[in-house]
Amino acid sequence: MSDVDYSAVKARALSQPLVEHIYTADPSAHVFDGRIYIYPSHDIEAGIAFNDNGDHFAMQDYHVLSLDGPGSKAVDHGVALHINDVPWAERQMWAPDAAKKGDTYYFYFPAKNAAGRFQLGVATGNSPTGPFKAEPEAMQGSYSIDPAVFADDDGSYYLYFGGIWGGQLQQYRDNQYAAHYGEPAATEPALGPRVAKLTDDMLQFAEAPREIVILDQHGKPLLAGDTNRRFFEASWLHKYQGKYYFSYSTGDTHFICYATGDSPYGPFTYQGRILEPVVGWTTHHSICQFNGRWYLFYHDSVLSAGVTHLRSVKMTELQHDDQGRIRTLRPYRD
Ligand code: FUB
Repeated sequence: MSDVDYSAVKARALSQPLVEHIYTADPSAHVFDGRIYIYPSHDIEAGIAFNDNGDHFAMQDYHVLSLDGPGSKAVDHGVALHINDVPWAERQMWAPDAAKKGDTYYFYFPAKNAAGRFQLGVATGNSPTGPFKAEPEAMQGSYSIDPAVFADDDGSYYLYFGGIWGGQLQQYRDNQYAAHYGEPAATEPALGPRVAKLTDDMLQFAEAPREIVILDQHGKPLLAGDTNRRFFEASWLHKYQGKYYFSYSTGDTHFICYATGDSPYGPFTYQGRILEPVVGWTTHHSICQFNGRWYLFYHDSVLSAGVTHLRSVKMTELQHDDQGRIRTLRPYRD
């Protein structure tokens, strides 16, 4: 039995859940036509015991949230996609994202297939809130979890993805799966997230996914044993004053960190932390500009009194200083 006083933690929290009638997590936020849309996971209690594979994250559908702006009430637009309507997907609808191209909205999501392997799917619709119609097959050559789309200024779209442990990234090298692959030794370079440009129709990779390298301040790849800084999951890419900011979760050390570079493919150089640990095991975020200000979307498990797979999406302002460094946020005041 926990002796944490969650009402006191709630009182100290930097921000409150955007919705409380359902549990939501992994918020991917975008501004489409002047309104904020959030594409989260929809957490449920499936009665599966906690394990390092994340089997207790047994989500079955997605809802889209939207709001007029910071401080306004978030609207839940209901079920946008259900696993029963995705022919290739069997279980575990994890962190999604979305993009707009022309008049079409593209919704990207991971799920496990019949063989128990994560792949990425696409579904399309003519409204930012869905419903979305899934493609019958997963994206060719896709694997692992946490797709995040970045639209560059030149009209190119890039899909970032990957996550270790339950996200299965450690079982891939050069885009090939092998059951015997695992995490590198602590003194070897850490596994990197993957990125691929999307085809013009947004439904497939236009190229073989590339592994992103995150460097330390000396230009050396971060090592697998550097668990306070190495990539674990939750890729996100934003562009600020012409630089590419790649941000991510360190997983078992529970930080949201960022690294910067000059190309959407990296390499990126580690810069620091965006968010200190939240209540709950996972941490996952997105970053989005609205009316000239920047916002961090994140989640925690305060509303569920610490149940790690019952999370709530939150939003707070993010500051870049005059050097372009992101000020670290602490989710709870002392
Ligand atoms: O929501 C399920 C998984 O938990 C996500 O895919 C990860 O990023 C972590 O937040």
